[in-house]
Amino acid sequence: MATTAEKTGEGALVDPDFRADVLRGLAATPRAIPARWFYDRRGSELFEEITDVPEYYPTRTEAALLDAIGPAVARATGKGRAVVEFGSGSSAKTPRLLSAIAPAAYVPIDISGDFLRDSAAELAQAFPGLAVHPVEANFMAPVPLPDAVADLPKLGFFPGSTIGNMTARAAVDLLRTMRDSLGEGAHLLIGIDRVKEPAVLEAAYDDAQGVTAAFNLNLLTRINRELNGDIPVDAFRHRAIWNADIERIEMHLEATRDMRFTVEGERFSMQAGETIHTENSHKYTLSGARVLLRAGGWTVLDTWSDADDRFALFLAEA
Ligand code: AVI
Repeated sequence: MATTAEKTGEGALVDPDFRADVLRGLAATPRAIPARWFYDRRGSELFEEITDVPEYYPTRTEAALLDAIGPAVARATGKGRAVVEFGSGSSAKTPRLLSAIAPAAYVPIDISGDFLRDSAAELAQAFPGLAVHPVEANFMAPVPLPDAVADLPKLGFFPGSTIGNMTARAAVDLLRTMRDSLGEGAHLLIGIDRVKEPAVLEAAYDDAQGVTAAFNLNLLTRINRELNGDIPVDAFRHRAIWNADIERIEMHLEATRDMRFTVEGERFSMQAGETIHTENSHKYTLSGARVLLRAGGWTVLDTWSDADDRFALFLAEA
């Protein structure tokens, strides 16, 4: 019997964690649902589309930086290492790093086995001679690495400013966990989005084509489909707000009229203007990022940023 999912009458799978987070989050004050639930199949496709919209600068800025700094990372971390990527997903940025530093092994870690196997197979084909050891795991907890890389020096890779989707406290815990997973003497290459003018940030999270809006609203569609809900999706609008005090972009879903709906048989009501908080994307100054890394047990060896001071990559040592 499956322990992480229950069968519903229609044979669809209900993830009990999703159910619990949504029911708790809709009843809470203020209402909030964790951002991890954005990523069903459609949500993952929409996120890929976001990375291509003109206003969303992080992906292309980081990619260009990676191309530029690859040789410096190779020099700093030495030969014969194993690159360990946390939350590899579709591994879009990995080929850039692998070409630059030619590691002995690559260990992608991801919670989604399907994604992981597909992208691992693609990379193994693109880099003949590279030993690829995929690990299906939640990297928020310590991950035992495959025996095959036990004796190799490790370079952790955590691109995309995913760390920004956590509170600073959770980010510190994760950095410590990564240090435990990688072991003594490891290096970490991490991408972190920088604090900048609010207009640039708000446009990046509310693009003119409405792709980010569709990504946010898809959460409601997912709830309706997977949790037997009747939320009037059309009566919500996407909001992206810069919270200057906490230095983060907040995404919300705002009710445009008073409404009632049910999810999993539970009744909810919202008034016009009320929101469901769906994501935080924390931004860091260079010094703030160094403090964060230090608190997580990492010493920064090198920092690189683009000419417009938008995005930074940090190479740190355990
Ligand atoms: C995955 N994560 C780093 C993205 C971000 O920028 O916080 C998620 C995202 N949300 C809206 N646009 C992109």
